[in-house]
Amino acid sequence: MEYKFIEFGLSDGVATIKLNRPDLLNSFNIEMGWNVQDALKKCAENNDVRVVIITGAGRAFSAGQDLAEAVPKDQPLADLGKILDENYNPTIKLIREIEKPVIAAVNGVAAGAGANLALACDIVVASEKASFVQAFSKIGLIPDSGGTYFLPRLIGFQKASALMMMGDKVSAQDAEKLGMVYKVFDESEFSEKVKELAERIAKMPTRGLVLTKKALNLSMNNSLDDQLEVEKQLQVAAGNTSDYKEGVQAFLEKREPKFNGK
Ligand code: T3D
Repeated sequence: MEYKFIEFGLSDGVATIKLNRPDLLNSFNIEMGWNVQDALKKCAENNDVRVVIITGAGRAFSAGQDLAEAVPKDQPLADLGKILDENYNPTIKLIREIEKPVIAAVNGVAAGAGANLALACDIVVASEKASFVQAFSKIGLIPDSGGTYFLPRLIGFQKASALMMMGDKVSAQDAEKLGMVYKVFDESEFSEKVKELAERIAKMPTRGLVLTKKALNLSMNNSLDDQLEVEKQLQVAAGNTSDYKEGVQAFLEKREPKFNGK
């Protein structure tokens, strides 16, 4: 697929998906949604990809749904169920299911589905200039793209409820304090810090990270008994990777490990 609304790159095991409609704050039209899904699928299939970054071009991460597409002038309203079925729901599922760590590098404002797409990623880092807005309530919608699933689990039911009803803008600094964001980087060094983080992850035992992701996915709804069983099964799988052997050997030989991701 030729990408009209994203930039896609791969270097040293790091794949980057850059949302690219900067004049409209990288708001999602259906084609951008298809571009993102296609790029995620390509990352899933490519063994050279050890980590994926999702970020935005220009001053925004993403302002969510392109409202001009959802409510076209002098035309019937778009079918919102279809938009969720074709765009946001598959994208969120791909992010959670892809067997690679996914970093949201939130470079600027993340609103509506844009905010919730970021929160669905494995690691969320933000520029000091970034902000998060559950913008849905301002236009009479409900939070989608997994927002009602992830946000209460990240920051607690009450805070999530208030942010979703009020639609307040949360600064990157407050998002970090609330637990929505792993780290906030200075604007001037944001790209460099994101690159460092991704390159570090790309050299880690990818299979182990992916099994950790699976365990965390399942922990969202499991009982402790079920989760202990999941941990046992996934630990056995992790113990069968060549990276586990390399990690232990390197430790015993007091040298840096060289992981191949398998
Ligand atoms: O509806 C469905 O299909 C169901 C799915 C829903 C999922 C959703 O994501 S619903 C929520 C949609 N998003 C929003 O409601 C956010 C709307 N945008 C904003 O509230 C603000 O733009 C921001 C808080 C994100 C940023 O504010 P600010 O002041 O920094 O920028 P701005 O001036 O408002 O926006 C700059 C331009 O981007 C402007 O265009 P212009 O005047 O320069 O030609 C603005 O209209 C455009 N823009 C921003 N967000 C969207 C958008 N155009 C279309 N859709 C947008 N979401």
